[in-house]
Amino acid sequence: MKTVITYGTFDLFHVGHVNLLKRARSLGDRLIVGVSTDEFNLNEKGKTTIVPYEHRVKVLASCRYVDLVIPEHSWQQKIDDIRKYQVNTFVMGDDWQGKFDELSALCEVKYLPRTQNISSTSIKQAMSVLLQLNRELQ
Ligand code: C2G
Repeated sequence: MKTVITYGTFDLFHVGHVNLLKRARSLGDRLIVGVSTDEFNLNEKGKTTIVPYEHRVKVLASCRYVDLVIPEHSWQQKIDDIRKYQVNTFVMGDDWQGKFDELSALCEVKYLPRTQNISSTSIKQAMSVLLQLNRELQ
């Protein structure tokens, strides 16, 4: 059993997330996804999400490429997770290139190319423009 793990917020689930999860899953027999809790996002990444944690978990659990969803509470938990789940490969998009190289002492570390021209932030920005236009047309 070859286990792959990745972590993220996965707010406003979009095709960039799907592509990452599909490619990560293809590297093994099961894919574990650590979903950032709302507290972790706020306190450690300084970001708030549109979609609350419980809903983001349900969306990911429904994805065909995801076998197990766990909470991401801290930056440090990756080492314990890799050991607990006997992870073979740790995967992140290459916007994180080099940031987790220390994990290569425990497992393979792979950074995959991000999907261009889409992000949760750009979706949020587009939504706010549409909401503003709508208010102005009222
Ligand atoms: N991603 C991607 N292409 C995009 C957008 C995101 O490949 N267009 C990837 C990111 O590189 C990441 C994953 O999808 O590997 C989840 O992205 P985010 O939800 O933005 O995760 P992030 O906020 O970067 O949190 O401990 C790691 C952090 O929790 C990662």
